[in-house]
Amino acid sequence: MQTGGMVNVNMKLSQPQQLRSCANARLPARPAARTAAALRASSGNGVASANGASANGTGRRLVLEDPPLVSEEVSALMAEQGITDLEKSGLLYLSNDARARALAKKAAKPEKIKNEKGGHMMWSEVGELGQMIRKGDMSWEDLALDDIDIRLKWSGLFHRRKRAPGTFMMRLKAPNGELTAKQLRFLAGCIEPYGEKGCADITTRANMQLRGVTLGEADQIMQGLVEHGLSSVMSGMDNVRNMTGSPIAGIDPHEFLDVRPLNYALNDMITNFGHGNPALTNLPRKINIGLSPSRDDFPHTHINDVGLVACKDPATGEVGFNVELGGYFSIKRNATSIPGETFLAVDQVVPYCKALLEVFRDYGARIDRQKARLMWMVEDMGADKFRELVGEYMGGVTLRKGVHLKYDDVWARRDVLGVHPQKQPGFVWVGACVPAGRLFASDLRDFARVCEEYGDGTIRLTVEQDVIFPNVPEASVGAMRAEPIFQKYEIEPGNLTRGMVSCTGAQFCGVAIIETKNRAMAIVRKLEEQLDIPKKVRMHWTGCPNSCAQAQVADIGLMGGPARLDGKAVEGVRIFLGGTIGEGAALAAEFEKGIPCEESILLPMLRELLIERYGATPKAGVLAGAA
Ligand code: SRM
Ligand code: SF4
Repeated sequence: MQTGGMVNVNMKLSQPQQLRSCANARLPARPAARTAAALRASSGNGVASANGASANGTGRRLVLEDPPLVSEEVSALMAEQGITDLEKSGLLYLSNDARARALAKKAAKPEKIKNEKGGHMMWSEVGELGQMIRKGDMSWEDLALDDIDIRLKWSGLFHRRKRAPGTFMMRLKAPNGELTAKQLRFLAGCIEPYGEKGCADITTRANMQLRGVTLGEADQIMQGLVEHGLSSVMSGMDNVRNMTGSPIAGIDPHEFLDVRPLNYALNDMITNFGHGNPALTNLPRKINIGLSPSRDDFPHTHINDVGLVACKDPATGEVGFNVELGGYFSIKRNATSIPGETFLAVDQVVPYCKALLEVFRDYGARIDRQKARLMWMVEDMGADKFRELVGEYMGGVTLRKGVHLKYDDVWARRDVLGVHPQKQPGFVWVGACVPAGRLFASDLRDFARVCEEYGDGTIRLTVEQDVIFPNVPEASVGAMRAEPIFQKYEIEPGNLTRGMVSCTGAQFCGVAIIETKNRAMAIVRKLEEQLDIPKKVRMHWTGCPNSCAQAQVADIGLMGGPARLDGKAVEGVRIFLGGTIGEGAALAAEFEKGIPCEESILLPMLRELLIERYGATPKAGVLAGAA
């Protein structure tokens, strides 16, 4: 039975050959599954795809491979659970083994939610919802709970139910953290109408998140994103996160290669050119991929599920990538990556990552979500078997074993803030510090103007939540430094400010244990007022053990946790010390826990740590013991 060129797989599961004809299908437009009230209101409304083919940036789309035929076992499990529409469920592209695990009684709750209706369904529904809300036919409160709080994350829309009900954080995809002036102005225009509620955050994956977004406009913003060569699809839940690389890619005198083309190609493959890729959107869990093109390891490959580390094969001189696998943080486990025992030629990177994601999709755990990150699978299977399996998924490629590197010198990770010569003679990059990554519309516009006036009309975001202006002629640096925006976002900030990173925290994040960004800025300012700090100290503030601000990679990491003061429960932190980054990176170890955030307690403690371990000295006129 064909509907609008699509196969309706309802009740047709015993005829698996029918499924084949979905192979290259666009997802069909279908009515949203919402509350009864919303369904009544929706009658007569067409579905507008937010990222529709009619008006998007490139118009390019992937041709998807055939989904596997449904096995008898899966067919029976689906029937048992009343799942009749394979395309609507998230099961379509999974292997039968993965389908069976997702359908198992003990499967994790998010698997059940995806089985019932995959997050990919929201890619088109968000357009319909926007139209209905604009017409006054429904409100966000009419949406089914799983749609608004879970499935909309497949469109990059994170409902802030606890902190700002009815508004969303919209997480973009900015491969390699690169944005153009035109994109910055578009983003400024997106958040401006939301007044004080509208801001943008640079994330720890060198990405941008918009705040204040409502469902009445989300589809139009998504459409605009695609028209501007950006997107928000597949940025949350069980999808690949923003592709990270190097903020100085293409201009760095010390890089092995420019990873930007690879990061763009990977993002296009993963997200189907920003339109959404149904074949890679039901992974067992999130997955982070980072490409490091120099010995600095700017994207922290050791804490990415997949780290591709550029190097020269000592035997042949060929530049390629050693693969590292399994790094991740979570409430239960913090793991640094293990050698993937694989070396990739540059042209193998995209096919390798595609195959790896398919292997993860088909073999990853779907029962215990705490064991669903890539590391568990690689550990179970072993790196050699994993390499062979990914090679099979690549169409029978025998992948080379990783190369063993031994550098004679020690390479310290460079600080990219300040003014630095590029590999292009006569040009510099200028790095400016954005404390805690928080920006407003006027800042985005200032960045747009400044990068056009002095640079090449682009900026780069860093995983430290800062901003780089590439390709500035040396002769323009003086005038650029005098721009007022650099009083707010300093080019030569203090040694604590320049190393400060902060997650979202309790202002917007529903799982936060503590407020982070404002507290981090206030405490760092006071510490810099009180102390001379002779070198950069990286202090990361993260609001809970999910560790989005990567507390364990910091010199001093602060993680929200329980504490008591005068017998009462108060906001507190665990303190981690001694994380190192770059070559041979190691995670910080826990030093203290249960420390109240109360400034009279935390501030002196941090001051002592800076004095004892980082050579800080009290400033003239500040009493040694002053709080
Ligand atoms: Fe994260 C969940 C924010 C990077 C580990 N993270 C969340 C949520 C979505 C929770 C929620 O629903 O509110 C946070 C949204 C808050 C908000 O309103 O902004 C959130 N994570 C962030 C960001 C924005 C922190 C920041 O201020 O920069 C980062 C967005 C990156 C991006 O552009 O995609 C962010 N999160 C990270 C990182 C760092 C990284 O990727 O290098 C980690 C640790 C590394 C890792 O994932 O292995 C991280 N976030 C988590 C986890 C724990 C994952 C796990 O396996 O258990 C969660 C919870 C979850 O996924 O269930 C989480
Ligand atoms: Fe929210 Fe915790 Fe992540 Fe901070 S670390 S953004 S509080 S989930």
